[in-house]
Amino acid sequence: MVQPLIIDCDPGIDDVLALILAFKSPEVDVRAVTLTHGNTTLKHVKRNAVTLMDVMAAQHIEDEKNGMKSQKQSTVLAVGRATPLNSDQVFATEFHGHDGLGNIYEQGLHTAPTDWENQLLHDAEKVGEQNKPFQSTSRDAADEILHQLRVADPLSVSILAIGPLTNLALAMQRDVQTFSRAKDIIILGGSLTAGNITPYGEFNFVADPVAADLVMTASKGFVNTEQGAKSRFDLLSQGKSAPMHIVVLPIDSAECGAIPASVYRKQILPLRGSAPLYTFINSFLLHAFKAMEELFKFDYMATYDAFAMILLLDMLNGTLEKNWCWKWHDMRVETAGKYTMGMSCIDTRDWESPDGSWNDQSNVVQVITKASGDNFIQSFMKRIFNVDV
Ligand SMILES: [Ca+2]
Repeated sequence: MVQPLIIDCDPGIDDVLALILAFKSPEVDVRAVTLTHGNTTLKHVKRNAVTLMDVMAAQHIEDEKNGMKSQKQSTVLAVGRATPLNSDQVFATEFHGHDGLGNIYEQGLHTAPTDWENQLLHDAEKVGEQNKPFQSTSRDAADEILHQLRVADPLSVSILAIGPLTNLALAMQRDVQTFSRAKDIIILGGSLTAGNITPYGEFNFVADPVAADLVMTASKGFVNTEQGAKSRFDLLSQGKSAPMHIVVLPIDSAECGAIPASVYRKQILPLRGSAPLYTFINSFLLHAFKAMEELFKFDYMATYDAFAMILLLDMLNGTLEKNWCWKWHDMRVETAGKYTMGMSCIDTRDWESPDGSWNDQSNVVQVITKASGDNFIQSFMKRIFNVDV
């Protein structure tokens, strides 16, 4: 079965790589991409998303011309909220550039479709709906998430959340029962040790701590057994909300999901340089390697969001135990700390009773504690570039 998927994101360099990975993976059907503020402003995020869909469409035409198997995307692009629920706005433009992709547009490295803003409008007459590389909608991101969950079978749609969790929290606030129809939510966020934007805070959680803390509570009462799954179906069929399966990939566990600059330059740069997707990836990835070198003296780039997509693929392909370690934790997110705003707080005391049940006030979150860097780079290079490393 092909897994229906919603990707909530703030593209962003590694978001774009995660999206490409998803579009190139036959295991998933990306039904909707929902956009949030985050790495940069919502306006830039929107431009990057439309540009990516345009590139994917151009690549599809090129692949068909060359007789290659290629899937045309019919993904919905929905625009979310421009600000966090109740906290100061932060961006990550120091690394991602003002435009979210290393300032590729102003440097003339890539161009966005001239009518990109109109393409997002839901008005077939004006913008030629038939020819667009994606479907637009009048629903905002939170309503689109709820719509996708409502029209699909219960517990059939996965959500990959790789930006601040504003849209997910809004969907949960608007209709918690429909929100809980998601099969699972895979979140890139938090950290087990140090943060990356503050001493304790990881970017996605700091960018909307109130939303992140709320979403974690959707896991209350989750039991990872067949009986637990049956009870979720029963609750949903009675019109009640069900405990949700939430998986969190913290950044320190994801740090090994990195692209070495040397591997990219040696094995990828010489390939098919003029194909639309390669040209696009080169335009921002070469900037990213340079930024990593200048900012941190690193000769690699960690691509957390893309690694979260690999995690989802391993969950689907039965290779989770082979490539990942995890622990179930009561995870919460600090919403009021003077020094710790956005910190992911884990209760390391053992609240699990001998029969495996939890205190009914605990969040029950599957937290990834260890991952395989080899698995990342091999899957990433093979799926996107068809290259073995
Ligand atoms: Ca992101």
